Amino acid sequence: MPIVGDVRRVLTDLLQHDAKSDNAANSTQTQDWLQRIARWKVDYPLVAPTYPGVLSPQEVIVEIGRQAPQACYTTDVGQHQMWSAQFLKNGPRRWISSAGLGTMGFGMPAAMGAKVALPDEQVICISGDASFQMNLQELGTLAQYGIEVKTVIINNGWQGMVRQWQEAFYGERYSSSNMEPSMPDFVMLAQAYGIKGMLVKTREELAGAIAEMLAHEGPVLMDVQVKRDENCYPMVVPGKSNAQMVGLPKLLESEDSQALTRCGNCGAENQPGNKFCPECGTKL
Ligand SMILES: Cc1ncc(C[n+]2csc(CCOP(=O)(O)OP(=O)(O)O)c2C)c(N)n1
Ligand SMILES: [Mg+2]
Repeated sequence: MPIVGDVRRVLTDLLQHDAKSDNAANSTQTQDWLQRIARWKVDYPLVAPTYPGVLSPQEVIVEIGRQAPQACYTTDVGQHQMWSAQFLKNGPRRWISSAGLGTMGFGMPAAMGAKVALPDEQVICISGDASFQMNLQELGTLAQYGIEVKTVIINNGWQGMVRQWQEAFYGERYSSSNMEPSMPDFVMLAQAYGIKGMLVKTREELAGAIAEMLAHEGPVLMDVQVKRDENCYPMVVPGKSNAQMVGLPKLLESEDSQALTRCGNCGAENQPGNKFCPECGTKL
């Protein structure tokens, strides 16, 4: 049943209605769900991988988040966006991303707006080497108005999200996703606009460079070169539902894994507790 109306009024009315009804959310009703989430966090901990001789994208994001936990973050679109969502722990109202709308080029202009609105706070844009190039002319706006946005390019030399799909679902036939042959020198690009540019390639220089970037009075563009072929999980296979995401370690031997059931209609695997099959919608 559609509800058409001003979202603010509709949601307020819904909440008031919910508070009066027997189904009103209460701690006993959410207890099971919260416990389940807590267990998932134990079963599938987020760990930033490290590799010899090369930075992982995840460890770069972890280090930025460690040094600037209160910052307001924006992102562009792709793997760096998902890793930022996973590894930054920066709290509510500090996260601006186009999310599933997937707007490459969104990150730096969004950061500019955030910085103008929050002039006393640190604003950091985490971007990708391809996304950044969609709106790089905005460096001119940063320079012209002296807007102190810090932009970090997680530079894997690919449209990483596209490369991952071409690897996984198109038999490694890479098409138009390799950015390396035409990669600009981002430091020189920043300098061309009169902005501080920085290049980071090693673990040894990472923490110091981030501290220098955060301390700099003025906009900074930092190019961090990372492992080229890191994949980002979980991911949803084309045509499948979110409940069938891949890339998580196998469910541990637990009540959950033993209780996996198959949908009588389409045969899809289902988690215990599902009321409807995520694949075909059949009531279970
Ligand atoms: C304007 C626009 N064009 C195309 C896409 C499709 N798309 C999603 S992610 C991506 C690649 C992003 O590459 P990069 O910014 O380097 O991020 P990475 O995945 O490497 O972290 C593309 C082309 C999009 N989301 N937005
Ligand atoms: Mg990239």
